[in-house]
Amino acid sequence: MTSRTTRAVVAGLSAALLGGGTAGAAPPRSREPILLDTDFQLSSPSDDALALLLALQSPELDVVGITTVAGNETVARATSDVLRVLEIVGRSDIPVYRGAGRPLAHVAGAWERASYGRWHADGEAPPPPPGGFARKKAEAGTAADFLVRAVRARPRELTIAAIGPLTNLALAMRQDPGFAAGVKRLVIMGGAVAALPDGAGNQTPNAEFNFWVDPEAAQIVLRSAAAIQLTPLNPCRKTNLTQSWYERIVSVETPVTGLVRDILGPQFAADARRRVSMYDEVAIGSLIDPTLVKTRELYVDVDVHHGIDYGVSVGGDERWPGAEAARRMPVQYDLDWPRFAELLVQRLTAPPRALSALRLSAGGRSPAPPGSCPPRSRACRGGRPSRARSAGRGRPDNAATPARR
Ligand SMILES: [Ca+2]
Repeated sequence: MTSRTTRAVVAGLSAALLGGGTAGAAPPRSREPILLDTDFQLSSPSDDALALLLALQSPELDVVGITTVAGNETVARATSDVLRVLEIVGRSDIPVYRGAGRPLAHVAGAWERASYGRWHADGEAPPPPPGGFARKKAEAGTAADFLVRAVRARPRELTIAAIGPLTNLALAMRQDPGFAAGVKRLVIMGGAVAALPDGAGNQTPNAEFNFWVDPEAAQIVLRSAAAIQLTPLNPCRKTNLTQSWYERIVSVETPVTGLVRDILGPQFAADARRRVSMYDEVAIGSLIDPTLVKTRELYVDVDVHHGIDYGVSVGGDERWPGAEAARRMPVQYDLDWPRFAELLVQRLTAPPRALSALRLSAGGRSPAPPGSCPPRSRACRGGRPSRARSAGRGRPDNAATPARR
């Protein structure tokens, strides 16, 4: 595809997203348009990457925009890594907007730096993703501006899947008081609810990573008028991806399974008995098939006091003193893991949806070939990054380092 054609496709899709598309540009009604807000990274923990692939490979969902935020890594790395993944799977038509590089108020102290290794927002220029940086850059403008614009253009039509710290969402809500009510639904991977089974935290004893990184943002979002569905740590603790599930996925060769091999292969190579936990994938899975999870309606709020419970989410059947502004929402507490794993295998091994998706959205124009690589890239073989390049990078999931999502 020529750069001119690429620009035409992107322009068409952006117009469709913002409500100005021409005939044939709108996605089919049966596919739910979603925006993904993510602290993306390709090295472990890579649940954002697997969640994105699951969404892209699912006919129920239509990923119409991605916003990045600092969390697992810097926002610069989140942005460059997600752009590269989109390039590998032939979905560079999806616009990516760079978001907040730091939380609203949470400043790193000695404990944050010591427990995390370094503060998530600190960092130098991001390392090149496997195969090198994507040719396409992030769109101009901020994530919050884009979110506000997109929701105003399609009120109560867009679902947002927020799978990182909630800084971008809080900024959008501050910017536009009508933003929260304009979102069709907002699924959030975040928090841990002690009133439900498996409700311990993973950053402090009771705080989950995404909420702990930006507690003030989490409180703003949870207290908003948005129709929230919460995926806390509780159901995620039912996940248990063993090597046999992994082998089923990578037994099929596509750019998507190649990425899965790059992400999970080194972990199983290091320990064949490893059991990989999943987090952001559960939030996406619950959008694809709500019957995979059990939910319970609770009032949920987040502690923003700088004490022992900073960033802790608390859920209860009724409001309680200090949580008068809490809102009631469906909270997931259990997951049908075998059925979820089957869904994951089925979707990730399906033929990549890039071609059909682009034909639907862009009037039949030819997309960039899936798995395209920068010219003369030694790290890129056969349409996907080499295993050697990424093997051993990052920290393994479920390792001794604190869990973060
Ligand atoms: Ca995440």
